[in-house]
Amino acid sequence: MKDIQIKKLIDTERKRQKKVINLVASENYVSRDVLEALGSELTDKYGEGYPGRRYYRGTSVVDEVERLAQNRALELFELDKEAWSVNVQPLSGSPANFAVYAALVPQGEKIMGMELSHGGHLTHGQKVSITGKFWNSALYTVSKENERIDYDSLREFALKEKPKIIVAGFTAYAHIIDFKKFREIADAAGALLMVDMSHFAGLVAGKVYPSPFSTQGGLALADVVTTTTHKTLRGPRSAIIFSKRDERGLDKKIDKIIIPGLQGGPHFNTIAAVAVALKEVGTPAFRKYAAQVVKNAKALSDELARLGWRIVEGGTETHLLRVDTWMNGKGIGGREAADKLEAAGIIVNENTIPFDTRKPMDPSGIRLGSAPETTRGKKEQDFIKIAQTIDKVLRKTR
Ligand code: DSN
Repeated sequence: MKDIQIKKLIDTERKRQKKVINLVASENYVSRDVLEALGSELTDKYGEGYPGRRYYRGTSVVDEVERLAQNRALELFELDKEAWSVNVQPLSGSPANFAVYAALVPQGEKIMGMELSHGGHLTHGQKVSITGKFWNSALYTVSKENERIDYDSLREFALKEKPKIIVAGFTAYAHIIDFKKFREIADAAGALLMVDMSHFAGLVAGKVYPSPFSTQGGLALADVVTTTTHKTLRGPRSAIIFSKRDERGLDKKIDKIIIPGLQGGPHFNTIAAVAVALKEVGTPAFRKYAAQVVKNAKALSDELARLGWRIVEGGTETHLLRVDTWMNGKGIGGREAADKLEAAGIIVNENTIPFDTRKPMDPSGIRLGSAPETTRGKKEQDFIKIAQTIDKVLRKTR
C-alpha cells in the first residue's frame, strides 16, 4: 500500500489485535478468504436493484455473487426457497432492523422490544434511537428475581400494549430464548414476531441454539429474522433479513424498503465476503467451533462465579455473559473495570445490568464473550485462566 499513514494504522491495529485477549461479545476474526473478498474489485461495481432487475448494465457477475449469498444463507439455516425470502443487502444490523419496521409497521404504531439496560438493542425501540421516535415503543424488562424473561408478564404486557411487532433477540442476554412462547404471545397480541439473531446466529447455524425459523416439527415461529454477519457468524460487517413468503407480502415490502426506500447501490464486495463466510459456517469445523464457543463461555462464567463474582442471570447458555462488577458498591464500576482490564491486555465492554442503579456511561457491569478467542483456538482451560486473570486485575481494587 502506498498510503503510508493508513498502512501504518492498519499494521498497528493488526498488532494490537494479536496482542490482546478479546472478550468483546460482538466481535470475531474473519478468515483470509473473507478479507480477500472484501478487498476485491467487486467494490467498484454499481448495481442498484436485485439480481436480474438492476438499474445498471454490466451486472451479470454481481448478480451471481448476490444469488450465491442468498442461496447460501437459505441453505445454512435449512430454509425452503418457496417459504422464505432473503435480502443480503442491508449494510449492517441497525439499518436492517430499521428497514423491517419501515416496511411492516405504519409510522406511529408500536414496536415492542427489550429495554436496553436489560439486554435489548438501540434499534428495538429505545427512545434515543430513530426506532423509538418514528414509532411508539413499549419496552419489556426481565424479571427482578432471576434477571430472565418472564413469559407470563411479557404476555400480559403485550396484550395490554398491542404492538404491531414484537422483537426477540438481544445484545446482552445470556440465556436461550423460547421462540415458541414468543410466537404464542405475538399471536395472542396480533403482532408480527421479529427475531434479531445478530448475536447468536452462528450458534443457530452450529446447532447449539434453537432455530428461530421453525420448530423441528415445522411449527412456524418468526415472521422476520434479522442478523448481522460479523458476530458469531464470523463474517464481514453486514446484515441479512429473512422474511416469510406468504400472502402478506412481507418479503416484497422489505425488498422495496431496502431499495429504493432506504439504500443505494449494494456493497458487492461485502456481499461476496458474506457468501464466503456463510460457506465456512456450513462446515463441520464450524459446528465444532460453535459448540466450543458455548463451552468456553460457560467455563469463564463458572470460574468467575467460583471466584466470587456475581454473574447476571446466574450463568450463561450462549457465547456471552455479564458480570456485575459493582456488586452493590462492594466492587468497582463497569467503566473502571473495563479500563483496568484493557490496561492488562483484556478487552471487554462496560455494560448495564438489569435494574442498574448507575449510568449507562459508567454502569454496574461488564459484558464478556467467548467467540473471538475461540476462533483463536482457546479451550475451557484457557478461559478458566482468563477468568483468574480478570479476578486478579479487578480484585486488586476491592
Ligand atoms: N454493538 C453491538 C453489540 O456490541 O452487541 C450491537 O449492535
